[in-house]
Amino acid sequence: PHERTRICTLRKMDTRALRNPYSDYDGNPASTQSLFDTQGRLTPEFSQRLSSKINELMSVMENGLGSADPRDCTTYTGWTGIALLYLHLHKVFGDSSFLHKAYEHVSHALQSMTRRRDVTFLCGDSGPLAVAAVLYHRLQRPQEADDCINRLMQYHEAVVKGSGTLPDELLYGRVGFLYSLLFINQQFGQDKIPLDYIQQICEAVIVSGDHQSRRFRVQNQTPLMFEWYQEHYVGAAHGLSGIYYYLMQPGMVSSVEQLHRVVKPSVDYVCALKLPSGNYPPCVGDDRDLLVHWCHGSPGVVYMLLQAYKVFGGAGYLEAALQCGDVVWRYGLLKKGYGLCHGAAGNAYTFLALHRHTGDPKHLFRACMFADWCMNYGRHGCRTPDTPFSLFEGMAGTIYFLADLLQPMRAKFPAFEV
Ligand code: GSH
Repeated sequence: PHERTRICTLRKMDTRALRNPYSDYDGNPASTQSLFDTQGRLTPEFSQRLSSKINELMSVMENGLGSADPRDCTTYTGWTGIALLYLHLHKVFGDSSFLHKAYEHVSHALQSMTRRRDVTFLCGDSGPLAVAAVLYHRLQRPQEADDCINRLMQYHEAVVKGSGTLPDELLYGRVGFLYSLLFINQQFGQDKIPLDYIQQICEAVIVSGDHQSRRFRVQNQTPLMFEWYQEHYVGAAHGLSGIYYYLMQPGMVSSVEQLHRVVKPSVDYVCALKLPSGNYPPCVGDDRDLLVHWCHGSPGVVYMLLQAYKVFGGAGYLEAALQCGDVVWRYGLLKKGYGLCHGAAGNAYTFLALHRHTGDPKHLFRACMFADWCMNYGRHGCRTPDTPFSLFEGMAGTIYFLADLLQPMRAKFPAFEV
């Protein structure tokens, strides 16, 4: 009976993915020669192929954006996401026209903010403000950069104190605001936002998680628990693994003792939710092995596992992360398309993270194969996303990934990885 369930669950994931047509890395350096050298540097031929596909998709995207919602300011589906793509292209290609395009799009976003309804980088007002601050900084307009940061920091107190209704997750909650502060510090290359403001948010997240663990009477299983819309989500976007990824970043939790006493057992609780396939459920108590997305499942949980391995050590975390890679390789070419949140590009970042952590060429090879799939954009009969050109659902995200692959060791999942 156990075997039968296992087969059924594997079939479920199959319903969401197209068969992976590529042969896996065979350990033979000859099979990667046309893609990258022994140092993991892409060959001029493969780089050229990526770059010309980026150009081609950029003009499709720019055309398509003509019919995008003019009032969507968000990073997830709106204009800040497009600005972030241009900022990224500026970093990769160094062409200053990308910076001006980014500025144009974020200015547009600043005109239609959610007016404090949402506070996060991905779905709220801190995204446009943080990206605008960085662009003003790059354009050497320090006064305007500081104005944006001051406006952003007006949300800080509400995020820390929070009403009981403010969640903690990435898309709508506290760590989604936290990301904006980390983004600013990283892009400015200095602690523009002092560390204690950042730690105050982490402390508020821990207080909230401790409270919820007691409220749901799971404190014997996990010191922290988080809820979003009456569910205990597990994935990177709405769930536990996304929150713990941030709590494990250097300096976030001020005491090492607290990190070991509170965060580590909470991470271990997520590890124990692993399904027989190596994937993770969307919610605690929902064992459907169906979703292999960055937002739900192994392609998002992998970042928590790799960070846990880095911080706590323990081969178990690394093994589980490698298993995420195998799940994504097998089930990651999604019928939903080529996007970041629930598509092939977002899934491919799993391999880039594994490659960066292990140096094993197998993962870079897999990322290149997923890029090949993405370069055949639109030829697999996949679904067209609701916002076809946006950063998180659509083509902008695919372009972001292809550009990141040009410098694989520097690649980071946008609006999430730090
Ligand atoms: N609106 C999205 C698009 O057009 O790309 C599709 C919605 C979607 O895929 N949502 C993700 C999901 O996991 C979460 S962000 N949905 C549930 C499912 O696929 O069963």
